[in-house]
Amino acid sequence: MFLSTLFAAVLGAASVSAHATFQDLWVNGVDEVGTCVRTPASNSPVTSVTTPDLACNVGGTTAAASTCTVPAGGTVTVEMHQQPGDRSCSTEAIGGNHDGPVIVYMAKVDNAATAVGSSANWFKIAQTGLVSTDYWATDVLNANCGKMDVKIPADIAPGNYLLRAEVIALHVAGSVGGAQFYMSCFQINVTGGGSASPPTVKLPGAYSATDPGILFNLYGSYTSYTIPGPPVYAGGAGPAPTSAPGSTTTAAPPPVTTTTAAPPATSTVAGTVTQYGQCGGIGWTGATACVSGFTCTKLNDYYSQCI
Ligand SMILES: *[C@@H]1O[C@H](CO)[C@@H](O)[C@H](O)[C@H]1NC(C)=O
Ligand SMILES: [Cu+2]
Repeated sequence: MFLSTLFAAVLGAASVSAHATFQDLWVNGVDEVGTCVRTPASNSPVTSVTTPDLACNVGGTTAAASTCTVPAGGTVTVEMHQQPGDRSCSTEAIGGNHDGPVIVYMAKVDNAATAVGSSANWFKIAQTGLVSTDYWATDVLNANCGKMDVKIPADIAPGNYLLRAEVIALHVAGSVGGAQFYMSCFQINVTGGGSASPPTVKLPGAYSATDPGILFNLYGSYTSYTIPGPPVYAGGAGPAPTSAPGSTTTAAPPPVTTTTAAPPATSTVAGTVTQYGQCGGIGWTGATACVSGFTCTKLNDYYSQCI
């Protein structure tokens, strides 16, 4: 009796160690301080790929305080931490062995404040999985104070969207039902843009418990990892193609995640990337100059940040 009461109290406090939630959103380097996140009920993971909670987490049907305005083609930064409101950079964003991919989706909705994630139509705008040997997207989060930059496709239609950021922790994913899904939905209003309407999937629906990226032995021998869900929508990689009169088709620009630009040289020119923000690395297509007082510093081939 005592033990079960204590256990319930611990769960109620939502403070299970090493677990985490996406809590904050930055828009083009401006901190929106969690105003547009639908805060999950706790930092515990969702473990079923068929529950409606897979869309926006337990508690993720309750509206956020507000909806953030985001220009199409802009960069948002999703930010994860272990404990609610604790944005300290000295604590890992998601605890030690919770290795896995970071995946970001969007869904066009009529009203971001009232939209139900499990009924929405989702397209993937970014994903990072196994970056290099034993170095996962979650390690990138941990190296960047929980932050990861994501480019909003430039060509999507303006209006309200849900933006869903997700970590899939794989430390016990070697048996069915072991993978841990940590996601939050943010309410955004996209301005500008074009008329693109990317193909979509349902969540739940897009994942199976036996997908190779969900039923996965983290402690086995592997050199690659297959991120679950649909391919990344490629249209956002650059400005919408313009067609000259008489031209027929224009090739789509390459997706953000497969470009292989070299990391930029260290720069001292004042720019737009704020402290701890990403400013370079293989595949990086965003801004490369740090705000005054910070220097773009290479951490590894895949990550340079302003410190
Ligand atoms: C979204 O932005 C457009 C353009 O600024 C504005 O007209 C509209 O009212 C905004 N909608 C919401 C829900 O914020
Ligand atoms: Cu866990």
